[in-house]
Amino acid sequence: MTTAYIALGSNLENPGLQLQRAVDDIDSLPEVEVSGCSKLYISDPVGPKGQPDYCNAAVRIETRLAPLALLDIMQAIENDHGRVRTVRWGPRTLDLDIILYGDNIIESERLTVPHYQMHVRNFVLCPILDIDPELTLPDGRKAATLLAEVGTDGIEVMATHYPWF
Ligand code: ROI
Repeated sequence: MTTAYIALGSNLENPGLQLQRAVDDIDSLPEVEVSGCSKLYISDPVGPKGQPDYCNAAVRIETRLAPLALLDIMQAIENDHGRVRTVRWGPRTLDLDIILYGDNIIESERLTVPHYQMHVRNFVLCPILDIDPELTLPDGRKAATLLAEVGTDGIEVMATHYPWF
């Protein structure tokens, strides 16, 4: 079994509910067990301005799926939620990013793990720290140290315990 972390984001079509449904979808996968879920956050958009605020969260999972098989399944859930890939960094109904996959470092065409911007995104760091306050990256950096460097501007807790609604 491998422990992995998935970051969830949405800023279209009832974002909070999109994330709650996505956690339900992940939890109902036979190949995946959800072993932890973060608080639900609302955050200012990073990237192009003039798009709605985001909801963000994270789950910890235990799985025997290989990284690319896990990616396929996450993308299938995104597509089920009506995700349409248009502009880079544009608004989306659901984003499911594999942030960490055990202590593996993966640099393939389709997948980069750890997520290449996790260390500068408080909307990723805050949720994973809810689940695992001592979390360290494969390079030994502590997630809590990275969050202290990035700060918590532009992000607020919307709901504490899953189910959020
Ligand atoms: N900004 C926030 N706050 N949350 C996200 O999940 C998010 N996702 C993205 C971009 C467009 C970079 N901005 C985001 O993909």
